[in-house]
Amino acid sequence: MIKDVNHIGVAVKSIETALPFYTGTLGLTFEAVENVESQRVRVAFIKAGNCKIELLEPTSPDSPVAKFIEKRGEGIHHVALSVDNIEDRIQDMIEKGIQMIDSTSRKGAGGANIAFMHPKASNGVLVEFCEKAAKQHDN
Ligand code: CMX
Repeated sequence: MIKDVNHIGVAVKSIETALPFYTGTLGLTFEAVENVESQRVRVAFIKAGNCKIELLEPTSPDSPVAKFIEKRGEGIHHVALSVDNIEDRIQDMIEKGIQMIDSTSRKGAGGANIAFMHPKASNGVLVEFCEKAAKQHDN
């Protein structure tokens, strides 16, 4: 099932430069910063009610986010929707003729399973399916 908006990804040149607007000016709460090597980005999560804002800073010139900033400048990069059973959701989209960038999920920030839909299939918006990582045992 597709549930709600998990986060909105915002492409920025520098997390350090962008963060004070969100935490200082807007007064939102910074949660964590993480390197997502597979995507060649460093991400910072900011809590905004039940949703999050994910600042995405490229860590390499061949990162998809570096290409995005070069072409379009900083700005909204993707919308991530929370889903259950991500592999079923991906298959469902493929059966409906939707062009998926990922035909199986991969690991994203926080250990979540993620998959992207091509923006051409969704009105020019890069949509991410995001399935939360299974909770770790504390012991
Ligand atoms: N939102 C909307 N449109 C986008 C886009 C985005 N984020 N990124 C690229 N596009 C558009 C481009 O403007 C271009 O449109 P036109 O053909 O009309 O000019 C088209 O898509 C092709 O773009 P491109 O610059 O030639 O780039 P590629 O085709 O090489 O790659 C994409 C585009 C979406 C397939 C690639 O960026 C991708 O695979 N993205 C998914 C992975 C990703 O973005 N990872 C970073 C975030 C990771 C995370 O959140 O953890």
